Amino acid sequence: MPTTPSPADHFTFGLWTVGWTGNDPFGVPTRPDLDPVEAVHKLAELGAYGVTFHDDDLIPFGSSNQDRELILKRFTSAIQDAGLKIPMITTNLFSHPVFKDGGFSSNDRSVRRFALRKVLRNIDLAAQLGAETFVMWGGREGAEYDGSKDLSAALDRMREGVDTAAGYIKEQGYGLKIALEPKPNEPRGDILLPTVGHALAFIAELENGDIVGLNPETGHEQMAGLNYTHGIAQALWAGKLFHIDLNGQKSIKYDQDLVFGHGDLTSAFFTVDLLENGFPGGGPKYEGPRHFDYKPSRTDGYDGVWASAAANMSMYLLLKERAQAFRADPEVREALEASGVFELGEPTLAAGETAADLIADSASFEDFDAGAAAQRNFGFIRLNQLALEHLLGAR
Ligand code: GLO
Ligand code: NI
Ligand code: NI
Ligand code: NI
Repeated sequence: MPTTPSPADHFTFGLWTVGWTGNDPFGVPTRPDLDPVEAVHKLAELGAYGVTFHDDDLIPFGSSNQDRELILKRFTSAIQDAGLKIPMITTNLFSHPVFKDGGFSSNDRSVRRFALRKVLRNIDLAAQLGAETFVMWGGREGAEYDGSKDLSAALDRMREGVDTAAGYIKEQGYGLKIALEPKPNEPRGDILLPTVGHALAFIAELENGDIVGLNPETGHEQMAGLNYTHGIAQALWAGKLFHIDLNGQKSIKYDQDLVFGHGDLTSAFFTVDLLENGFPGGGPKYEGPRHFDYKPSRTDGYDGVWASAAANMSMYLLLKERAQAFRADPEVREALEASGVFELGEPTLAAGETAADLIADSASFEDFDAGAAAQRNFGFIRLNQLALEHLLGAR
C-alpha cells in the first residue's frame, strides 16, 4: 500500500497540532509540553515536508527581543538540519486574555491596535522565514450576544485590519499571500466570516483583496453542516484557494479536529479526488501544501501523537490511491459520461448566441419535449456505488 509519505507529497503540520497537550474546557493537559525542535525532527522522520506555527507556539507571549532571537535561531537551525520548509505562518490573536473580545474587531480600540501590531510583526517574521502564506483565523472575532457587537462596525474593522496587513505586505515587497480561515463558532458563540461563502464575499469588499484568499478547514465547514469539498471547489473556482486545513469531523458538533479521514470518510474521498485529480472537466487545481490541522486525542500519549501524525498522511495517500483508481476505471469513465458529468462543461449558449437568439430557437422551447427530457435516468446512484466500491478497495 502506498502509505509511506515523502517530502514530495507536501504534507505539513502546525506545531500546535502535535504539540497540543490535551487541555480542554473540562480538563487539564494529559501530556507534557513538546519541544518544537523535537516536533521538527519527528515530523521530518515521518516524511513531512514542512511545519507551520503561530508566533506564540514558538515564542511565548511577552518574550523579550533577546529571547525571541535565541528561540528563532535554535528553531531555524533545527529546521535546516531536518530539511523542512515553513510554508505558512499565522498569528495567535485568541489565547491571551487581552483578546477575549477579539483582535481586529475588539470593542476596545487599544486592543485592536495591539492586535494589528502583533500581526505586522509576525508578517515580517513570515517573510524572513520564507513562508508563502500568512493565515488569519479570527477565533475570537465574534460575539455571544447579538446586542454586544455593532456588526457593521466590526466588519469595517476586520476590513481595515486585513487591508492594512495586505497593504503592508505589498509595500514591503514580500512574496506573501493572506489566507482567511472561516469557522462558524467556537471559541466565540458566533464568529465573523463563519463559512467559505461569507469569507469570499468579504474579500470582494477589500482594497487589497488580490492577495487575500482562503484557508478552509474540513471540520469548520462540516460544523456548519456544509460540504467541505463544495467549499474548496468554490474557492478554487474563484481563484482563492490559497491554503487548506485538513482534518476529520463527525457532523454538527464541537470542533473535533480528528485525523483526516477519521470523520466523514466519503467526504474525505471526494476532497482528495478534487485535490489530486482536479475537476472532471479540468479547471483550476490546488497546488499548495497538504496541511493538517488536527488534535491528537487527549487519551493518547506521545506514541499515539506520532502514530496520529503518520495516520493523517497515510489516510491521505490511501485515499489518493483510491481516487486515482476511481478515475482510471473505464467503467467509471463510462458512468460519468452517462451521467452527463462532462456535458456540464459545455456552455448553455452556442458561441456568439444571445438571449434573443435563444428566444428565436423554437427547438429549445416551443418544440422541446420536457416530458421526454424528464425521463432521463442520470445514473447518479450507480456512479456513487462505483465510487464507494473503489473507496472500499472492492475494485
Ligand atoms: C481553530 C483553527 C486554528 C487555526 C490556526 C491557524 O479551530 O483551526 O487551529 O487553523 O489558528 O491560524
Ligand atoms: Ni480548526
Ligand atoms: Ni478544527
Ligand atoms: Ni485551522
